[in-house]
Amino acid sequence: MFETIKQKVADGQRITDAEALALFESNDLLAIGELAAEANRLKNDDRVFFNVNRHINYGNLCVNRCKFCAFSKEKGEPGEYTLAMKDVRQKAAEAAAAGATEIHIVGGLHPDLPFDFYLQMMRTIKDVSVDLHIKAFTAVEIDYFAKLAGLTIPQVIEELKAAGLDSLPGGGAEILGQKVRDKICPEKISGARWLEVTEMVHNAGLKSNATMLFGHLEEYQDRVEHLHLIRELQDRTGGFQTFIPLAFQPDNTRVPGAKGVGGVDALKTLAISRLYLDNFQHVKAYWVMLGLKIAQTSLCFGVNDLDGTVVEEKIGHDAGADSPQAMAKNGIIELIRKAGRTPVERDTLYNPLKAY
Ligand code: V47
Ligand code: SF4
Repeated sequence: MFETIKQKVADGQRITDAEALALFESNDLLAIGELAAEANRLKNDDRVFFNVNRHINYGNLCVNRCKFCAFSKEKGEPGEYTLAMKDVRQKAAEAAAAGATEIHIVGGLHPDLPFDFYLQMMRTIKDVSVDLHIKAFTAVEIDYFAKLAGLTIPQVIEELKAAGLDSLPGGGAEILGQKVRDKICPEKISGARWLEVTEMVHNAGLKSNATMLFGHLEEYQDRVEHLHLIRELQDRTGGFQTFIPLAFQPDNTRVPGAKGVGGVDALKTLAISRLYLDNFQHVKAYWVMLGLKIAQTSLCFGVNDLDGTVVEEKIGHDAGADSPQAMAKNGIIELIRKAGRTPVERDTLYNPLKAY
């Protein structure tokens, strides 16, 4: 099998679902990693991207109660909060002053805020600096806003774009197969709807990312199906920028029996994502969920992107992530250099800004 896949990588041919499954079932981590590293080298050479960004978690109230989520709260529950617009403004101003090029907005499906709040949040950030790229909302929120405001999906996207939205992060995909979704996030939009809304986002000219939440109760077959659906949509739209396998953090969650992700599974999953998704330029190791050491090691397993400085993170840390809350730019550069790669600061759309 490894010889066939090696030849496919060299010839720029696709691996099949059966081959991806066989790779997941293999224990030869180094052989998988070597193939993925070669596939990545052909695409990205030794460059590893990162960006200077800041997350703004505008609120944690959510009408969904995904079982894997330790971030969301119900009204009146201790720890629930919603930021005032002045707080959003201040965080954006701090980010701009620190040299950030991106604001990544994270929040739940708030029970009462009107659609106008989200438009106002876009305008507030652009008012601080038009140069801050706003990466915000997922297909899940876009679908929610459409219902909230009585608009179509294209109308919601156009209004958000006009207010300042520049691209979408990759969340909400989880595992797209419905059988797993019914167990881990029964209230969330279906996998089919996530794909449908994402396609409309791409057709409206916005780029987005794709994630896969792994290491809870899904099987390898579910991961392969997920990758299949993502690759298929990318063939149609070309609108995905990067693929981000998110390692599940189990603390304070309600997934029965889930234990979290070991280093071998994390590296294997990142490597197989690189090999299977031949139509993705970038595979990101989100260090918040992986930890810095596995994120750095993954640079030898097909990964070419380490996300950013982040500054303020809640989804992973509420669920027990033991990574730092933030990384200094120099810290990221150091991680990449010590892996023998060339650090390249990028903007959200992967335009290189500076090589170090
Ligand atoms: O969709 C929730 C995940 C996602 C947990 O696009 C959890 O650049 C692990 O999508 N353990 C949101 N993961 C975060 C996200 C993201 C993060 C960084 C960069 C980008 C990007 C996107 O967080 C959710 C869900 O899959 N999540 N709970 C948990 N306990
Ligand atoms: Fe809400 Fe998102 Fe958490 Fe699900 S993952 S409960 S949609 S905040």
